[in-house]
Amino acid sequence: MMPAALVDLRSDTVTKPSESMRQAIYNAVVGDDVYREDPTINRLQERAAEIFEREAALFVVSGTMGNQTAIKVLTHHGQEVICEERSHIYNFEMGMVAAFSGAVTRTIHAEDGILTWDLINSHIRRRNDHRARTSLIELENTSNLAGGSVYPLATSDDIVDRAHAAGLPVHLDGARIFNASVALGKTVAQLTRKFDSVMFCLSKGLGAPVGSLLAGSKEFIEEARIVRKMLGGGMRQAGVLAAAGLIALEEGPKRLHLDHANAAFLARELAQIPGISIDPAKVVTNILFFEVIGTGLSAPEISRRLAAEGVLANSTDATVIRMVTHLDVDRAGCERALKVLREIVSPRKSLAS
Ligand code: TLP
Repeated sequence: MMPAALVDLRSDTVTKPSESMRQAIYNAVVGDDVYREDPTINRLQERAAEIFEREAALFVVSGTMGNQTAIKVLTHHGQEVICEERSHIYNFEMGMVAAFSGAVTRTIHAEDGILTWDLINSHIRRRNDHRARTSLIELENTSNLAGGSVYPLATSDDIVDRAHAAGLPVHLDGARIFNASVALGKTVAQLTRKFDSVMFCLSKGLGAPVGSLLAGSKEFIEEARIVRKMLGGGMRQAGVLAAAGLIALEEGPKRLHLDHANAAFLARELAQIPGISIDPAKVVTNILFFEVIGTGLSAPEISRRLAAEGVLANSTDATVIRMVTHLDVDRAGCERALKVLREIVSPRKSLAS
């Protein structure tokens, strides 16, 4: 019997390049990008700047490189960056805010990961003889660890306006800003126009194999180019990557609504499984987290048993599992994941084990 295809719900980073991307990679016209001579990279950067209605954009290796480059440009050693407690820059970027920028992260807990100006304001440290001064605010939209939640536009606009009034820049980790755009029915330019710098990823839901971009003013991007080089991110004939990135940028956003529908479907069905808890109303993009405490099995154990049946989903702690939908998982794949999970957590099965 043919083994069933793998259903990989670990992340939207796992997608494989499409046939058209592979063709574009093959045909890409390239040059040395450190000399700014790669026409395909130049085209990708210009197109990104156009879509985000910014003066300029810069291709970077990864979302992490994009975020950390922006943070380096916008802070000095000994200063403070305010972000939400579950933010990627704080939890998943190898301590680089400290290691590279020499800055301290001040984290704030916000319901669903969505900060407000009131939450931020009381944490701002102004110039002072004792404390590290706040120099940057960072928001994440969609918020990964808070379950793909989306900033209402009025909330993020308000934060940036008031931060600017207080003399503070705001960086957006928009790794999944196109998911937010689809969820809100607003363009990425509308969602991001007030931010000083925006990072977004081609290699998540948009489906490119590699790459992210930073967008901002000409001046910001020129500084970012220098920092990218410090990080070893000055690439040479990387137009092969940009060629796939251009397809991701043009075509990727058009199908994200399917990923959102699949995540909503998974959430509704998961909520019906005894022992599992999730609020389907909170699943508005392509990421969902569910609690498994009531099943009597630990999350790592469930994750291991799922993997043995060809369904991949990571546990994020002892009782929680994350699933992320993307272009390489269709509705049938979601149904298979649910079927396998139901079998694993059914009382008969867990008693027998
Ligand atoms: N997120 C990855 C893991 O690192 C957790 C994932 O599987 O979701 N910002 C956000 C909001 C992200 O979710 C990620 C990646 C990044 C930045 C970093 O992007 P990369 O992996 O390209 O450095």
